[in-house]
Amino acid sequence: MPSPRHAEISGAGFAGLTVATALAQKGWSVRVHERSAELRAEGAGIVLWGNSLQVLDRLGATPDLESRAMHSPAYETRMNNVIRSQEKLEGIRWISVTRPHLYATLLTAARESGVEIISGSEVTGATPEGRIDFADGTSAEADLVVGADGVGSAVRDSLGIPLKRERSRDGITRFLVPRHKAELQQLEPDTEWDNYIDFWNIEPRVLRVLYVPCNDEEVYIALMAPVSDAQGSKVPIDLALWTENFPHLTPVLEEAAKLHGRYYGYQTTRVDHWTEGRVAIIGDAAHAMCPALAQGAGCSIHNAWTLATEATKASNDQLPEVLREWERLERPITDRAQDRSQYYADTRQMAQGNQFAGDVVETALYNPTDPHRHEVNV
Ligand code: FAD
Ligand code: 5PR
Repeated sequence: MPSPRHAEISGAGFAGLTVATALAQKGWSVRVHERSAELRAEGAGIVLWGNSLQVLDRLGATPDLESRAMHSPAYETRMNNVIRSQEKLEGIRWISVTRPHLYATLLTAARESGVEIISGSEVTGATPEGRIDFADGTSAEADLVVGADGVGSAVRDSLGIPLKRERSRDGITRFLVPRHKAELQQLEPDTEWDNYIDFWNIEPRVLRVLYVPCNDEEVYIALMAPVSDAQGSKVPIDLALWTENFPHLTPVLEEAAKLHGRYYGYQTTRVDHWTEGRVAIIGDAAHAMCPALAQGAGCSIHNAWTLATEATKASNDQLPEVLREWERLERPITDRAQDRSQYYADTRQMAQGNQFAGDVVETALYNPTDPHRHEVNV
């Protein structure tokens, strides 16, 4: 038996854990380095669409994930609390989950597949030949090195890959809070409080609350305000401001006010290339995007899967060439998702409702596990 090929991965986020699990399941020996001392997901809720769910199916993670997830009856959009649309999204697979739950699910899948995860291990860089360097001065050699170390990627920066960062005018503070469904129902009995509801106010002031139930007990709420609005972007939140603008959400806003929270300005980063010799970068390291289409983690997970699949098919000598071909085929759909998400963030067009149709759902419908996905339909 030849010894298995070896991969070293920087970062145990959603991208790193996915590529690690996929490679291990395909016979590689895999080691993941996570800078943080603890393995856990920060943040609140997350929406996953077909593209990432197909991958999670293949990793065997879906039953665990869906045991604590929400399938909302509709994706609802409101303006000044008047319903603009209730999209059923027929034929599109999507769920909402908490980030800690998605993380725990991926961590279990990685461990069960034999991935070695080292926490408190900081990566400082990598070389195209397949060396990975650590903050403690040591280094290791691998057949494949993956930079899945987020928007501030040390692997990407050590390779000198050029990067462009664009900031949008809005940003968001996210919370995971108890649902208080009965109290919400009392305030507004006609509302379907199991729906995903995007509450927009543009006039007289730009403020928005995204309400995303993640399971029976928890709801993810995201409070959006322009970067220039000091009161709207303040943490902890200014409860009086938010309840005055969204009185029907008072019970969940009161919960959010008890937490500290962190305001994130929307940003898009574009890199010149995703691979360099035996190194590939994936996830936010390669393509951080605005959250409007809820595809940042989705694209991270689907690109992690296709990278593992293509790298496994390649002979060791061909690997750098195969990685370049992977980028050539897989990158365009992610570029388009980035463009569309940035467009929505910049124009606030989601507030009009009925946005999930046509080209916009291309990523949600993409199947990265279909071997024929790049064949041209005639
Ligand atoms: P990260 O999650 O950043 O993970 C990187 C990991 O690498 C971290 O654990 C970090 O500690 C570690 N690391 C960093 N540097 C080093 C180093 N030098 N050495 C070792 N380890 C290191 N996406 C969706 O699909 N749906 C949504 O609904 C959604 N909502 C969002 C809402 C907001 C407000 C934002 C900002 C983003 C949202 N996203 C969403 C995007 C999603 O969160 C990211 O795209 C996704 O988490 C990226 O995963 P990643 O693994 O690439 O990076
Ligand atoms: N969708 C989701 C989301 O978390 C955000 C947005 C859209 C699921 C904000 O974080 O448009 O900002 C958005």
